[in-house]
Amino acid sequence: MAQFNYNTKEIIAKLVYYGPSLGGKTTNLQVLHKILDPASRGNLFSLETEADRTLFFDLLPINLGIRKGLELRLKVYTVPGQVKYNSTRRMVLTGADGIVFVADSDVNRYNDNIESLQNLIENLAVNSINIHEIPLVLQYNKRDLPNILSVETLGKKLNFRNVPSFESVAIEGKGVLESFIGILKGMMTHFAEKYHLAKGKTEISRIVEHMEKNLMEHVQKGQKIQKSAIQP
Ligand SMILES: Nc1nc2c(ncn2[C@@H]2O[C@H](COP(=O)(O)OP(=O)(O)OP(=O)(O)O)[C@@H](O)[C@H]2O)c(=O)[nH]1
Ligand SMILES: [Mg+2]
Repeated sequence: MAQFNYNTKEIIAKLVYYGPSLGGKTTNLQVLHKILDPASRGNLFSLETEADRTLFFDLLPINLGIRKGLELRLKVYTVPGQVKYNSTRRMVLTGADGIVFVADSDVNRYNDNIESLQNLIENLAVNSINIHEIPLVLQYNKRDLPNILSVETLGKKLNFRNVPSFESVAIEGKGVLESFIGILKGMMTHFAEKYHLAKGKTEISRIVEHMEKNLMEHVQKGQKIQKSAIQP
């Protein structure tokens, strides 16, 4: 569960990327790490098998100014998608404040997506987190593959809460930032209500807009740094 430090005006929160193995969760964190200005994020910690599959989890710390005197310190995790690592997935979900469910659009992964969502629901319940309440977005990844499930089919099976959903090609960096902004909006709205950071819906929207603006500034700074690094 998120903590709000009233003295330092910091919200400390946890976001988890969940989904079937090889769906693209680690790739999402790699992209975020790459595009964000180093001042807004820490190092990406990953523990992988020899075949580059997550063995334990990945962790990327991201700090975002929300408005003057209010910071969000986010720890972004991925779970290992392989079925055999369920106890690790449960552990990573402890205290989660938001979920990005990364589905694999490949037609052959239809059942794996459904099983992974069932598994998420069970593991949240074990952690006393209500799947109907936690901020959640869906990401339909690997839209570049030749044989993919339609967004409608994926939505019908996976989007039982009618939450925001995003198409992505994470290896090309497409849709990654959009999904991240989507879950941040959901989480910040939740925190603003929970910690009484704003009066009414209009002020909450203003906080969320401000946060998005700050994030985009970090992305632009990250681009400038990358450009200057590749120039001779
Ligand atoms: N074609 C395609 N491949 C992708 C895409 N996103 C990720 N991949 C590839 O899919 C493979 C698995 O990606 P990962 O990010 O490691 O998947 P994961 O969900 O972290 O997998 P686990 O750690 O086993 O749970 C890698 O070879 C990626 O390069 C995509 O959008 N399209
Ligand atoms: Mg992984």
